[in-house]
Amino acid sequence: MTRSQKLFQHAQHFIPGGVNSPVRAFRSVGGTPLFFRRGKDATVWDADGNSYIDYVGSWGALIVGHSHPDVIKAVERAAGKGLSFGAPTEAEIEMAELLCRLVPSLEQVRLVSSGTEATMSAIRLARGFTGRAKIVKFEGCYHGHADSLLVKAGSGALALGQPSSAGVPAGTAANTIVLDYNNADALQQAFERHGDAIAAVIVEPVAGNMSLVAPRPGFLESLRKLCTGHGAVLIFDEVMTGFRVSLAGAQGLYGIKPDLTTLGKVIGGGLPVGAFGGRRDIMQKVAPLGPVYQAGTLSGNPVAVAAGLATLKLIQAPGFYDRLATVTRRLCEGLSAAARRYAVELSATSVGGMFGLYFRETPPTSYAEVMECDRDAFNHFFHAMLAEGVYFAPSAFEAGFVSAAHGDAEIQKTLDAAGRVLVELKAAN
Ligand code: KE4
Repeated sequence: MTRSQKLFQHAQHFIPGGVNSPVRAFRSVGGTPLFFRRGKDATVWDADGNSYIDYVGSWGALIVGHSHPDVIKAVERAAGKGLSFGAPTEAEIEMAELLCRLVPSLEQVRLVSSGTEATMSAIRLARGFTGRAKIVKFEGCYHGHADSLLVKAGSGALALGQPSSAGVPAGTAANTIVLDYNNADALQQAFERHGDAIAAVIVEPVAGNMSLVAPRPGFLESLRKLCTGHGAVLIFDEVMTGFRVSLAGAQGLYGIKPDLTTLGKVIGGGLPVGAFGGRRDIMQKVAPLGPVYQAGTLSGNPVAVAAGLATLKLIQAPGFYDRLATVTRRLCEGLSAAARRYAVELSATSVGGMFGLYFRETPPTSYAEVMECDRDAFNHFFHAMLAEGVYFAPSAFEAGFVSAAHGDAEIQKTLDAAGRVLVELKAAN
């Protein structure tokens, strides 16, 4: 037995499914989840000492790579002064001011400790601001595990085949309207039918939880226009795309200004930080100023904020996103070329530093097309690449992430391994 297998066996006695988040359990791809022991730059080591090029990066948070010295130093400095106060600290103002400067639509922002807290709070705020109850989300999009958002959700819920969770009361789910991602007509009809009852539309401006699905031209624009026309709050869930697809997130990349934005992952640099923010008139409704209650013991935690600030400083380096996008594109073009060379139905595409791998002829543009992907082929590819020392997300329904620490050597090693694996995959079919 490997050490990961032993640890997994032990973990399952005390932790449901042996993991603290379902997607880590490898239930979608099969086999035993890897237990990691160390990470440095673009590499992680498992409990058996095996090393892997890491394309998960803590689900996108580690955009500057594992254990970046600047981030570690900032964390050590902050921790030495105290781990938490439950009272305001100066660093929280610096973080809030920086987020408002970098994210076009942010006039005010509140820090929380996870992406789920951010989206849950943004939904409650939109309902409090409009006095309306209904929300619109899109099938295959995942916005964390708050009740009203666990309806036809993506990510781990999709991977486990439970897009709508048990425990969510029918009355709650009834207020969540689920539409097809990239289908502007369906949105138009939903507003014609429920327009004055819709508090908010929440969307991943680039979907990353049914693997990567980019917005069709005009889709985000139609969301903006319909929300404005019907007095609904447009929420861009940029927990994944924020500081991932550009320095100004997807809203900067596509030039659309949402009313509220949720953030996470990168802004914590690997430590627990989330945020929600946007129009000042909406944010004024948040306690203690307004009637919408929201709170958190560790919100704005000084050690987590220090990791986030150090990360946000590094990503402002000139050319950071050009290089990240170039390296990510090189990975995708190399994989697509290998698929053509070996006549395997594999396609890949990227937006900034995030990418999607699909076992289908062309990248999907909708949830239905994602469902056409060959999951068995993905699972075979996943495990074969793991054996080659390359760690992709353990699910066909997750995007992949490149960090600033990934360079030509990592990409070439990945493409060489993919060539060997695709030859073997073709032979096996
Ligand atoms: P957290 O509560 O997991 O910090 O964030 C929830 C969330 C919200 N919005 C978007 C767009 C997200 O992608 C996420 C979380 N992403 C998943 C990965 N697809 C987290 C991994 C996991 O669930 O373990």
